[in-house]
Amino acid sequence: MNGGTPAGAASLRAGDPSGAERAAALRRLAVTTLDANWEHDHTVPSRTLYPHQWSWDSAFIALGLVHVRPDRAWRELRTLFAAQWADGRVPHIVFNPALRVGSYFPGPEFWDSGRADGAPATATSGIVQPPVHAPAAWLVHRQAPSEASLQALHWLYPRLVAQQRYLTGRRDVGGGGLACIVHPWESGLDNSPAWDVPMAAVPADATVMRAYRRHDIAHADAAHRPTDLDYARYVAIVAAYRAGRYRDEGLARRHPFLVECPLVNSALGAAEQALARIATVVGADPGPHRDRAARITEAVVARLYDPVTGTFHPRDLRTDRLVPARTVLGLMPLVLPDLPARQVRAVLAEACSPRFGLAARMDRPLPSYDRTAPDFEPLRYWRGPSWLNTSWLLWRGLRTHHRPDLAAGLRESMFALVAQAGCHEYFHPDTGEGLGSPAFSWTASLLLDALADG
Ligand code: 2M8
Repeated sequence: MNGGTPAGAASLRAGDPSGAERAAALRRLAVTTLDANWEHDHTVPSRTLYPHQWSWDSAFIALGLVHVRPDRAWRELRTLFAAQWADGRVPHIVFNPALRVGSYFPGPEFWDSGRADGAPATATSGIVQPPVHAPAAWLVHRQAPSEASLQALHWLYPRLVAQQRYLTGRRDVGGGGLACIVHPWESGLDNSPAWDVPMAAVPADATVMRAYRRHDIAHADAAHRPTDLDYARYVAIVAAYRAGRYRDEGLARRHPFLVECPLVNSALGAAEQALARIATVVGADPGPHRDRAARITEAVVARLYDPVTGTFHPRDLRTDRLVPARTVLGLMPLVLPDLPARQVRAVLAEACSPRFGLAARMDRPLPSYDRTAPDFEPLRYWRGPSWLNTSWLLWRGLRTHHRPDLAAGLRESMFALVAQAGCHEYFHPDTGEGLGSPAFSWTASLLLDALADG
């Protein structure tokens, strides 16, 4: 079924229900959406656009499932980590073998993970996504502690540690203590303007896409998705990594896309903070995790903060320069609890500027890109539209840094979006119109989490 235009949202538009009624309707919609997207041992982000399991989606999904079905929250994380590679990487897609060839592009035959050393028996992609899983596991446990949650944490802890080791070890291509991404898909913000400069250096020709069938534009408006030229480059970068069987040795010499992303590295630091907490529960030493969190935070500031713009930017390792675009990625270091006061002030100023419009009473939702930029595109995926996951991360960061006023404004704007449009994948940043998949799992799950914090 399609949970996109729910009775709850329709009745919300028609009348002016009380806060409690609205919350109940939103909750019903979110639960219906998550139930419809549950697939035997994991949740699909969307039945149509993304019919397999995605890595960071599963972490966000667990954060919502815990409020209604804690057993499924743990199942979600266990299924994902069962597909972890021997080197510790957690693949960004775990393919469902029951689906027909062509259900998603690029599918398992394109990734060909079976030929890589240390890949699991299940077919997966060969790249990663932001490591938001340790904080998710910690919050899931804290929300519903039980014997089962303790067992799950014992099982997950060494796997989460291996994930961190992979990212801070093999992926420290720049040598500065941060993880580098080898594909824009690893950031989760696929076609963000943040990648325009490094992507322009990747040789590609849009006509190569004639050899493939894009699955996404059969289910979503092509004008709301990345372009064929973007896809030609996505495919070329995967092909380069796949040719080396997804090995990381020598990437600096041979790989066409190498970038340090503020979101990935803020998640990396926050993960060490969460692992310190998990360590105390599973009987491990939290000290090394705290030390690593401090080092990562320092490196994020030293390598990704620009004192001139007053925000964080990705660092392109091929030129060793920060990319100029001001995107929502620049606000993400607020999830780091030890971010120095100077950077906290700067990020808050950036978030509250007309570029992003954060306020205690927001008139429009948080965009994914600087609204004042000439190439701001309100309909195209990560180049302007508003997304619940980046809003939720900023919301957590605002609470961590003691700004309940701004956190409340952002939370309310998330509720307003879903109340008006349903559990869409993303939203028009001016009108709130729903875009992309109409029944999207992390919109539902993060909404549930924000609702629970009443
Ligand atoms: C989008 O990315 C996939 C590729 O991984 C795609 O466009 O096909 C992104 O929004 C990403 O952040 C998300 O995890 C994925 C599934 O929801 O979709």
